[in-house]
Amino acid sequence: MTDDKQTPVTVIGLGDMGSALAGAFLDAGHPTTVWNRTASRAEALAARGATAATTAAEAVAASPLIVVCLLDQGTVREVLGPVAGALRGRTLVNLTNGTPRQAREDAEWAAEHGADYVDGGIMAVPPMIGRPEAVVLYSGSPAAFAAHERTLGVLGGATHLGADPGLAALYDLALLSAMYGMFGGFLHALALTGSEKIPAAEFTPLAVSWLNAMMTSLPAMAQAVDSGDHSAIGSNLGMQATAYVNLLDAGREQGVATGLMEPMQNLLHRAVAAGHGGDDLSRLVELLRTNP
Ligand code: FVH
Repeated sequence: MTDDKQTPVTVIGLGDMGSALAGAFLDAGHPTTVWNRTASRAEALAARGATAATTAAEAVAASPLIVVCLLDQGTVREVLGPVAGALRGRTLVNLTNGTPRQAREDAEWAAEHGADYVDGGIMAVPPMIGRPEAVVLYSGSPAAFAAHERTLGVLGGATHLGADPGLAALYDLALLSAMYGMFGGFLHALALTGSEKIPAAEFTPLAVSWLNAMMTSLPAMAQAVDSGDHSAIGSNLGMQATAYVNLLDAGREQGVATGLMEPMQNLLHRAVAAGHGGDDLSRLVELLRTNP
């Protein structure tokens, strides 16, 4: 079926995210069928006009476009395995978090059952769904994506990364890695300042402006990684490895666990020991790629 504002959509999985996805399809006027293991989670959506299927098979049969958002990939197979035959001729869009390998295996599995497969990574939290700030990354069948691009666009900005179904998961997990690195550092910072009874709300504006300033160095760092030229401009690894010791010592002195921060120290010291003390932080990517 070509794309159309009224393309019927089935959403399987009505957790926090699946419910938000189904709500966005309903708000955009799509006939929406929903199914969830715990049936009561469909009630609010049914009150808004969704059709609550009583079985996963019924849900799959209801629409040409099947959007799945379950806890993990094991759950996806558990739910879809028994109804695989019903997927033939339909497009399966899997927005469940998973690895590139899992996405590629799911695409093969879907093809074996005659379904087009598009994998997706949701770069948003549930309240953002349907709003312009939500981004959903897709990869897999270009034809299936093109056919349903406008429908999928109601969830948020839709970006197709390529025909390789593993790409969306790769980008998704890379972006989450960057996010958790930032959150981990911030939580450590709050524990450190909190050890001196400094209110988190008092410290946080400084953290926000510092992190925003540091964010501006990412494109240059990316360029260094791509070019292999890691020449430092003012903040070499030798200096950073020395200063980093204070960061860990202060944690221990203030009674703050240093476990979140120690891996970076190990990397810094490995880089210096390997003779890269004069280089920029970007050099560490090479060490990460050759994890001993
Ligand atoms: N919520 C978020 O902020 C993030 C944003 C980015 C994308 N993630 C991923 O989205 C997937 C679903 O996440 P969620 O937030 O909807 O998760 P829950 O609210 O915990 O809902 C889980 C759903 O999975 C169903 N489920 C779990 N186990 C089974 C099973 N064995 N058989 C059938 N269904 C199962 C669960 O059903 P129920 O417990 O209500 O019966 C929910 O529908 C996830 O990959 C995130 O990483 C969300």
